[in-house]
Amino acid sequence: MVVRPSHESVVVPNGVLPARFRPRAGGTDRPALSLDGEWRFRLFPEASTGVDPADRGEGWDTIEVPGHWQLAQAPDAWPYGRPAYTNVLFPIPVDPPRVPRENPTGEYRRTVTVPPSWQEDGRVVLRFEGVDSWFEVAVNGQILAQSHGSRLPTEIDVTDALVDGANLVAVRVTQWSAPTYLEDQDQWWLSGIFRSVSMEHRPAGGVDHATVVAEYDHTTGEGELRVDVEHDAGHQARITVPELGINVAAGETVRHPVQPWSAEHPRLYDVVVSTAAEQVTLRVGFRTVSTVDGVFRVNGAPVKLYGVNRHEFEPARGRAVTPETMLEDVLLMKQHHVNAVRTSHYPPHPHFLDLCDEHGLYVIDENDLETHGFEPLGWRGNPTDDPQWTPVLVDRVTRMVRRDAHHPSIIMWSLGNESGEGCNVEAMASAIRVLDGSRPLHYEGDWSSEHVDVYSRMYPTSEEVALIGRGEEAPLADGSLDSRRRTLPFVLCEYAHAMGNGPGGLTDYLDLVDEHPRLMGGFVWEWMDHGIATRAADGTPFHGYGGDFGEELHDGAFIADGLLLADRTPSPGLVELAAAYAPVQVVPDLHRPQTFRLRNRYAFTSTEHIRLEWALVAGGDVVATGDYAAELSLAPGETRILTVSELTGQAVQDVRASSEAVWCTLRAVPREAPAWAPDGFHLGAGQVLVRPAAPLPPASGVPTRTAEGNHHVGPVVLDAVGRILSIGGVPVRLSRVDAWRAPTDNDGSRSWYDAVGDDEAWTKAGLTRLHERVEGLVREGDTLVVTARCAGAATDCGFAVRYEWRTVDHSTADLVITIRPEGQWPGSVARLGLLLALEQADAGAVTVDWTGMGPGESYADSTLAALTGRWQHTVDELGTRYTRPQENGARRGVTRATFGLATGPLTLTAGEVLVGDQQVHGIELTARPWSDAALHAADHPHELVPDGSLWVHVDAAGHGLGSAACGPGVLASAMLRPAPVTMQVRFSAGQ
Ligand code: IPT
Repeated sequence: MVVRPSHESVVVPNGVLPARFRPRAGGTDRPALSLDGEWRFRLFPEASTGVDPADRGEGWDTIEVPGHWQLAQAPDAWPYGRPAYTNVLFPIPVDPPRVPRENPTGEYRRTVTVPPSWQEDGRVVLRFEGVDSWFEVAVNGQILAQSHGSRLPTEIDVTDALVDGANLVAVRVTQWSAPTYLEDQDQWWLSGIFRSVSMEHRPAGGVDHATVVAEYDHTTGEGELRVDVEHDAGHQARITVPELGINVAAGETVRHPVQPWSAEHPRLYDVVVSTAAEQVTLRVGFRTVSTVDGVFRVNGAPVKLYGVNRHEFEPARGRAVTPETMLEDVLLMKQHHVNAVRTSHYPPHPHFLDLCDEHGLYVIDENDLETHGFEPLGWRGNPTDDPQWTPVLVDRVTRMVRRDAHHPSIIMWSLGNESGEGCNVEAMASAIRVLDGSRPLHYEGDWSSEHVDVYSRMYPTSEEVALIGRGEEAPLADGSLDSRRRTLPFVLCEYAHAMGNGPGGLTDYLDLVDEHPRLMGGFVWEWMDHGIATRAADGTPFHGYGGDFGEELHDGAFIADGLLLADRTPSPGLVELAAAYAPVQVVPDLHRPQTFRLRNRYAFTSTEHIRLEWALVAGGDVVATGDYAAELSLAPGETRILTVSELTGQAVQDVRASSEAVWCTLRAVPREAPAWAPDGFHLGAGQVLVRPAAPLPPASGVPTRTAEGNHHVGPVVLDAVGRILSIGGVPVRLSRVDAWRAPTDNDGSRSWYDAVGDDEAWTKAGLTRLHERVEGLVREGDTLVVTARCAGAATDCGFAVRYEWRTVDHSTADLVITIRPEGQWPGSVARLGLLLALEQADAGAVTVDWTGMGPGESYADSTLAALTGRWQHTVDELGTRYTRPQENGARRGVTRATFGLATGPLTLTAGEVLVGDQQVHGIELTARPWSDAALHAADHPHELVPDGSLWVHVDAAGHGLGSAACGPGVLASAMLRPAPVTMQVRFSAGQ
């Protein structure tokens, strides 16, 4: 019985179940041949290629294995079709189990010479770690097997087909097959042999498969080890743990004091499994996963999962990721305080799991199953609820668990993603429980949690998460299911959609996770942008998304929704996440002034390994530093209040005299940095305001008038009606009030929970087409008062604007701008402030030296990572090159900024800023070498061209980021509603 890849498909279980699995971790002492490297290759338009499996492929092209054929020569050429992106929708008609006759099919060929000794005893297997999507294998012209399960291994016994000398291996791979209906994950459609291939000698009496139980009893400090060896009649195999002096028979349980494994302390022991024929070394960690009193625990201690969802991806290689990239991902996660990863939505390359074991990450290992494309069809024909598919789905979880169960990092199995409900959920759950009863099961699609062990949801609001945390969620109709679900821990398998600029609002979730024992944490969607390396017509390299490859159906930039940009640069979202996930949380105490609240978020580590470094920052400059003299000894989960005086002693008294704003910064630094820690690594940092800045001294100069009727206010020249002509001699090409921004992906979507999206509201309110009409200029004493109205066509919303100009001295002018919204507003506004376009030839190279939050970006609901200080960037460096261009680069809390213009420095100093009746600290500053309109119009970063102006936003306030691209929008606390604002800004030229 075979699942055929053609339009004649019939639903039957996989024809060839994997022959054997030997444990992968640590490795065997038996020889293996890697078949990675160059293969002969030819692409055909249909599954029936008409090519004889005995055809050696003379004269064909060559292709690199592992790899996807669509990316074989990318980004220079696309000889074998192109990548295609859809999220939910199938790119083929939904006609299960049939697929179109037009079915790109690759024929692969290579030869391999097997050492003669291999054929003296035992068997020889050909092992494929991953082939997308269906394949047939022949050796020396003899068809031996078909298989599928793109992200799962297959082993084929090829012994009887081997000859002396060169053996011809032929593999036929189809892009589409019946199992395509099970592999509808939100990612690129990419095909081929994309993970390694090897040929291995399996000796008679070898260690074909070992099942490891390595639990840890936290009450006694003992590990419990039992290793069962498959096909080991009479328990001939021995199990030794040299480090512990353990030497027992396979199948025997042994207890011994051990150091447990956790993500915080990933202690591994070598366990050697020996038979007369083979020796296999496993890297084993002792740890126990449990739920006690509705709380998820590892080794008895409540553990929170600070997680991310990770797809496998490299821009030039797709899912054929290299070991170097896997390590890079793991270390980047550790560096950013991520302690958990969900392998969305398939088992990862096995080496990734070895790295998680070694470096310490908790893993939800997810089955290779997603049938999302049936949802738009009301789930009609969904394989998850079709008994004909049961063996195929059960085969998938079986192969996952058999491949991966020895990894201590895996703390939960997931049945799949977005596959609806039905009989096969239970079938898969039962199959896993037979193989491994030691880990809880997860499946978000099982809303009642009937067949799983944790309650899981994606993208709920923080209000709903709070209800669940308190155990007050809306009841299920079925009383017994409801009471069972109330006993389960809760996980956010996806939250905080990181598409483009965002996510905002992380703290809203994490505060709840910290507060409620039932909440076991969550996994941000997702780790990285899947931008494919490609080139524009003129050769300029860029990262493409859906629609860039001629797809007739695609989901655009929804594939660029990660915390890493496509080139693996951490986005501001990841920097913010690192602050939100800080293992030592350092935040201002809400109830006491000048006080920090510290929380030890570790589950197993006290804070003795931490040094607390403090600094006093006045006007952005560090004026005093020191270490907290006392030892900080916080047990896991413990919090502590520390005042600025306790930390800094006399030093804080000395700086109180400053007229500048004074901040106290506190950083928790490891006494010994881990090997992977970058410079400046800390475990948590925060700031409290010691004293606000004194008001700016009053302006007392007099404006002057030129013969042409212009007004001079210090360095600022206004025309006769009051429009700004130049500042410090630099021509001003545009100046007006602004309330718009180039919509982020979040702005562009209507959230799951709101009736109107932000971009929609802004367009309706005319913010995309604002113009300012100056009404008049009057002189009131030494103040020039300019009034104006700023509004867009076709709406009665708008802003009444009042500019009050005062001269400070010949090089300094003072502006107090008041913006009063008028009319009926459909929703939020993006920003409220002043926009200036200053003529500047090389605006991207202009340096900005600022005092305020930094060094990275900050928005109203994304401020944890940015600390007040003095920072310097060029205008180019201020920006983030999102895969799809959009609003970026804001810096909040800016009290002073100096632009190094070609003509000399121009300094902006913020005075009093009022938003509604709230006084806020500093302005929000953005600067870029192009307009917001150009930013919005560009589809890719390389299309943005400096236009000869430096575009500067000086805002009293800005809207938050939220997560509306998938989930909740900007929360009320970070939403900018039209409100009167007043902002004092001082312009100084030449100083
Ligand atoms: C959710 C998917 O599970 C995930 O794969 C990804 O597509 C994400 O959305 C959006 O980027 S499913 C959706 C219905 C929330």
